[in-house]
Amino acid sequence: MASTAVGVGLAQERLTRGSWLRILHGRRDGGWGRLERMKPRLAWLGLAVVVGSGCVKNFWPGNPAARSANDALIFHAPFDGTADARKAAGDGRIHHGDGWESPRKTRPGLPPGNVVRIDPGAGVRGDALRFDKKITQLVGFRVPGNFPVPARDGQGTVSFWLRVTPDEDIEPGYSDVIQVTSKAWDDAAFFVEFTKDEKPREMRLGIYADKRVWNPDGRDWNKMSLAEKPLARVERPGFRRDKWSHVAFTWEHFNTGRADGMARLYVDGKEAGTIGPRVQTFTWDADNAVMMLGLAYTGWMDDLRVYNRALTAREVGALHAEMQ
Ligand SMILES: [Ca+2]
Repeated sequence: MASTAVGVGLAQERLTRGSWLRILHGRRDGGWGRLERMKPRLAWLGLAVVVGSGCVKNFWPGNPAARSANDALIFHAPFDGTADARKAAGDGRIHHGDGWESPRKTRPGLPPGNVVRIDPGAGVRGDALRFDKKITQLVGFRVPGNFPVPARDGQGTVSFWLRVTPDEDIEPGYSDVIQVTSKAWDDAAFFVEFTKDEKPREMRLGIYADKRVWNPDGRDWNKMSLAEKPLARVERPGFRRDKWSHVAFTWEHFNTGRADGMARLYVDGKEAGTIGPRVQTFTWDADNAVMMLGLAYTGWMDDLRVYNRALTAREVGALHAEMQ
């Protein structure tokens, strides 16, 4: 039995090798004519392999959460080779301006001086955006088309990665890694900040509705209790400059006129805090709104993404996992 099996195996091998030899060296088996006739079939085979591999990559059933999130992606700046966005429905160019306050006049490009720059190979993938030191200039992207302007029952998601040891790298004072508004930090604004007084510094998500809505009596913010403020706190974020940390926040049911607006903060794919339910009425002049980055920040940022709906906890988890 064994010798028969070996014999059959050898015959199969000869047949296989012979077939390939005939394909590779068509001249031996009747000239180039046969090979020439096979070219269209080989071309179709090659095309099928290329298309097929793309399909497997895009439609691999193992990660449906990441796939469904991608359908909602409207803005993506991977900071690879350029600070400009790779995907943007609006102006994808990075902009800079003289200051963070309204009105926000900006010009395309990073600020002069090379203190905010692309750091080759430093990213969670590829390159990263590096803030060498605290600056007071504005760096960011114009909002129209790139960020879901809060509309009736509005929602959305922002995701990015940070590499920083906040207590050592960031100068004293508040530092907003991101702040998105057309008005001011406490008037229809989204932000993620590191605090100035706590040790270790806390990371907070702040989502402030129109000031007349969340603070109709004009009370002194400094005299309010923390519980009254629209903040989600992470008391010990544990961020370090030698590892990348993922931050994402979602919001939904904004501009309903009801106290049902919810926001969620995620760190490394896990929910870390919530804001709400509250009345989240946002009124923006979108043309004056900017997605500002690295306000008084020193450290790295990578892979900034914006989605036009609130991703689920599972989708945020997948987003974190796929970049690890
Ligand atoms: Ca990158």
